[in-house]
Amino acid sequence: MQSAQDGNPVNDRLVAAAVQVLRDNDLGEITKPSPTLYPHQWLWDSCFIAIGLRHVDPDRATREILSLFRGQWTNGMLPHVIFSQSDVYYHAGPERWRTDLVTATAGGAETTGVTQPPMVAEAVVRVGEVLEPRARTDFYRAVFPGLVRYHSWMYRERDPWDNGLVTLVHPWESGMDNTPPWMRMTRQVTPWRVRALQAVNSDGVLDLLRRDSKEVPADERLSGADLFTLYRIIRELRDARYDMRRIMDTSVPLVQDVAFNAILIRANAHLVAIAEALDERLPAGLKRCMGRTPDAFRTLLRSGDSTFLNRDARAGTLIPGETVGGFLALYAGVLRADEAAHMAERIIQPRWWPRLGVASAPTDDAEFKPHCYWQGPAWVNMNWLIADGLDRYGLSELAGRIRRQTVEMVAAGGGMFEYYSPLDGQGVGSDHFSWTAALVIDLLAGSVTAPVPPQRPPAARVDPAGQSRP
Ligand code: 2M8
Repeated sequence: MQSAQDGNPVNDRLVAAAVQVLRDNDLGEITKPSPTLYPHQWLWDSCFIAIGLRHVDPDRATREILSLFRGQWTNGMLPHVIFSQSDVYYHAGPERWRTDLVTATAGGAETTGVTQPPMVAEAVVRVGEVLEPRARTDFYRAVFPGLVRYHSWMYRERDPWDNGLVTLVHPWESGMDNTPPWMRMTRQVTPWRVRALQAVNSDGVLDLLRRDSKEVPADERLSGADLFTLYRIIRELRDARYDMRRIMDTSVPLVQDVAFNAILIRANAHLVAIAEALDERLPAGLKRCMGRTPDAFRTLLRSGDSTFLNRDARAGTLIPGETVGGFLALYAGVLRADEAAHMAERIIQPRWWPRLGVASAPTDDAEFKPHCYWQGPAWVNMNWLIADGLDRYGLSELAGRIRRQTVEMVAAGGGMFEYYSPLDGQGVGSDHFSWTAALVIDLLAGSVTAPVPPQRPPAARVDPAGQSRP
């Protein structure tokens, strides 16, 4: 690996530590998110990892992305996990998903049956920025067909109402597994056996049946009851053969997730840019679908303020409970300038930024837990996305503040942790976490990208129909 050091001894030590984490978690063509808790390849983790790796080893960064396509399903889906070490235990391993009964994958890899936020096009463009023009074209050419198939799958399979928003079928698809609104949705389908144990205060016994909570303290993971509910949803998805038409007839919660769709909007713009760079055409049907997502996204806006929420796609109603995901409207570039400024004011309120920001759930949410991964802690990837979005609106002072604070948080936390308590900065979750390391490298390298202006002026006001069924 090359050096990404900048001459400042404190930063140089941080970069050296970050590079070491990526080296230690390197399995050859892929990087696992952390040494033992996450021993395989995760979709959006590899994207953030590649964004950092590009500064130290561009060729390895391209391979991190290319390796994702060996898990691509025949229908185009990029799966959320590619099981990469057959002999290593993971609590939701291939036997839970049995996707081999449903599909083959491009490279014969075993995978889960759901996806994750579509950060791939972003990672492709960021890695492309550091490549020589010819290598960039070759890289773009190698990923373009797979990207088109992935984006087409999202609309064909996961937009059953054909309104431009992608619907998720498992909290793991959101990447923000246990944010309060997602937990509200999943608890609607808690299995009766688990409810029975809860009724007599005995659900603690479920912890004896799990291993993930042995890796990090139990209060940094989901409760046993919640985890078994997620397993139940996997079982329903498996029985429905991961086919959206059948899934709609099950009790699986269906959610139009705000962060996922924000990332999709940006990813679509990147896909257009990649096609233009290659002088290729995108399928007309895909372009039509992509064109509708920005307006559809604004139907996730709660009337009366600048808060974007997830929608219960079956009920057609917004799900109460704010998350950091709502701020990714900045990253998507779908706001008016006044809305963006208002959002920036909200980010620095103490409920989102108690001592450190940006909390994944506000401190006044009844479910807020400063140490439990998406129920409160600050995450480096979210801060990275929000800072990028603020830059799009010229809100660079706050963007810079978020970036500096994020690097300081990691430096003070004493390791590359998975996430950090927004109350006191304590590093929590897994140590030696790859995307924290990779994005610290990227933040310290400074942006090689000029801020991207917002896509186009959005509609002047919110369509009140946004509250109704799509
Ligand atoms: C967490 O999710 C996995 C399931 O996918 C888990 O809790 O076991 C999330 O933070 C997710 O966003 C992340 O991609 C994954 C691996 O880092 O861990």
